[in-house]
Amino acid sequence: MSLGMRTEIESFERDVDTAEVVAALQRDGAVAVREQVDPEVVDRVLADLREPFDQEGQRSQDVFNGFKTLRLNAILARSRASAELVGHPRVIEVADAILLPHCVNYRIGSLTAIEIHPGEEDQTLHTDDVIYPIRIPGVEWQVSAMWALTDFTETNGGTRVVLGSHQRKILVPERLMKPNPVAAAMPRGSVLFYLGSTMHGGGANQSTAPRAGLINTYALGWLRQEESQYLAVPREIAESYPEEIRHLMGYRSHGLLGG
Ligand SMILES: O=C(O)CCC(=O)C(=O)O
Ligand SMILES: [Fe+2]
Repeated sequence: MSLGMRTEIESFERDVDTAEVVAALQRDGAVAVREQVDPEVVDRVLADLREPFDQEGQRSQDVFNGFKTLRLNAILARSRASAELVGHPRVIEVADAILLPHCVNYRIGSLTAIEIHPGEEDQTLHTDDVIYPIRIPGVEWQVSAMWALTDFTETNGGTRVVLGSHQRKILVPERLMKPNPVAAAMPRGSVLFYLGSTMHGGGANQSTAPRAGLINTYALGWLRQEESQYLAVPREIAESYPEEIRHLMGYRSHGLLGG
């Protein structure tokens, strides 16, 4: 079987059945749903994040995150509108299908807004599940939903994905692979799903405008959260969200664990 079988990320229209989205995600390791929310929703999220992006977005700059890229965490503390993306029914249905075979309930792993500015270079390809130092073939620790807050294009930093790279039977060191990533090109309001085991990375921004996205990960409920939502979001703000968002934040036990 050849690994990089498709030359484009499969993308669906907003009213597609989730079963089709999940099938493509499991087959290719990544899939997009175009214009899943109206532009107005992502505009509200981006408006909430504008000031913190400009004031604090440079703090996490480093070799991996880039030096022309702004990043923010603690998203639910900064943007109420973001909850519409974090708890979007499509995302929940996809996460249910990928994660519930391996846990009773799942939680946010991390929420990160990423604005790649012109002149940024390709991010190193990686898998997000490296934070969990073991892999079991057939089990995904987490799934990611990358919301396009601006249009994503092949030249403005649209997330690059190595199709078919998930759940490799033999773990080939990255330096021995010749990964052939494809960039997600999708209008704002679209969502790109990829698995925790899918190799990917942000892209170089060769355009003249920033590319902004909100990348939300969901992880098995018995794993430690990558970004502690208890510490990231003040308790009174957490309490003001609907129950399903609080559950996703981790205000819910997993059987006997975490009560
Ligand atoms: O910005 C992107 O498109 C992807 C970023 C990413 O994969 C990461 O930082 O883990
Ligand atoms: Fe990543």
